[in-house]
Amino acid sequence: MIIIRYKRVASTNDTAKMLANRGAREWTVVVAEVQTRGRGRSGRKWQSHKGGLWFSVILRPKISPGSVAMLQFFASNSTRKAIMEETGIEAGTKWPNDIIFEKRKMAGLLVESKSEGNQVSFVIVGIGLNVNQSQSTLPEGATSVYEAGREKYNVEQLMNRIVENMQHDYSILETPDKILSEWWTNCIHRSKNVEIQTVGETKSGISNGIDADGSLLLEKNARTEHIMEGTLRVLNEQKASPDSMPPYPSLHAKS
Ligand code: BT5
Repeated sequence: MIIIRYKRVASTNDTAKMLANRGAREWTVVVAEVQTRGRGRSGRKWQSHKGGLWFSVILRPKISPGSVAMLQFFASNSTRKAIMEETGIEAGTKWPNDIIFEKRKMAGLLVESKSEGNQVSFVIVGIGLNVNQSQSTLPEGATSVYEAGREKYNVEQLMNRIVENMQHDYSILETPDKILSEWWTNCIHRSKNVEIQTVGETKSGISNGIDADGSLLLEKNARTEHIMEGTLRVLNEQKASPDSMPPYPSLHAKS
C-alpha cells in the first residue's frame, strides 16, 4: 500500500483518477484531511470537514466492466467490518452504497472506473467515513463513529484497517455470490418494505435481494423488478431523531 496524504484536495477520487491515468500502481491510496468538492453519486455533494476519513483506493482488478458494481459491495463489506473491528460498532449496509448506524448514514462509497474495450483499466474506490465529527457539524440524517461510540478514533488507523480488509479479501472478487451474501446478511432493509426514488419516479415494494449487476430486487404484486439506481428509504419506520434511536433488532436475525 502506498499512501499519498494531502491536507486539502477537491476530491480524493479526482486526484486518484489523475494518478491512475498516469499509471499509479494498484493499492495506491489518496487521503485528505479536508475535501473542498467531495462528491456523492449523480453530482451530489459530500460534506468533508476535518475529523472525517476521506480517501480513495486505486485498484486494477482483472474483471470485465460489467462486474464493477461488485467492488461497491466488496468495499462496503470491508468498511463495515473495519468499523466493527476497530470500534465495536455494528453498522449495517444500505443499497446501493451506504453504511448506516441506527438509521443514520455513517459512511458512503463512490466507485468509479475506466475501461478500455472489454477490460477494466482501473477502479477508484472512494470511501467517506464520518469519524470524529460531532452531530452539530454533520448533515441531516448523518452520524459519525464518535456520535455512535462516544469515543474519538484515529482516522488513519481506521483507514489502514479498511484497506487491509480489502487486501485480505481481494480474491473473493472471483466469487461474487460470497460478496453479495455477506452484504445482504448485514443489510438494514433485508426483506423490508422500501421506497426508491429514481429519476422522475418513486417505486415501492419489498426489497428482496441484490443481483450480480448491483441492482436491487424489488418485489411488488408477485413481480420482481430490477432497480439499477436510486435512493432508498425504509418504509413504516419512524424518522430518526437524536432522542429516539432504537437499534435494528433484525440486523442479524435470519429472515
Ligand atoms: C455517497 O453518495 O454516499 C458517496 C460518498 C462518497 C464520498 C467519498 S469521500 C472520498 C471520495 N472522494 C469523493 O469526492 N467522494 C468519495 P450519495 O449516495 O449520492 O449520497 C450523497 C448524500 O449524502 C448527500 O446528498 C447528502 O444528503 C448526504 N451526505 C453528504 N455528506 C455527508 C456526510 N459527510 N455524511 C453523511 N451523509 C452525507
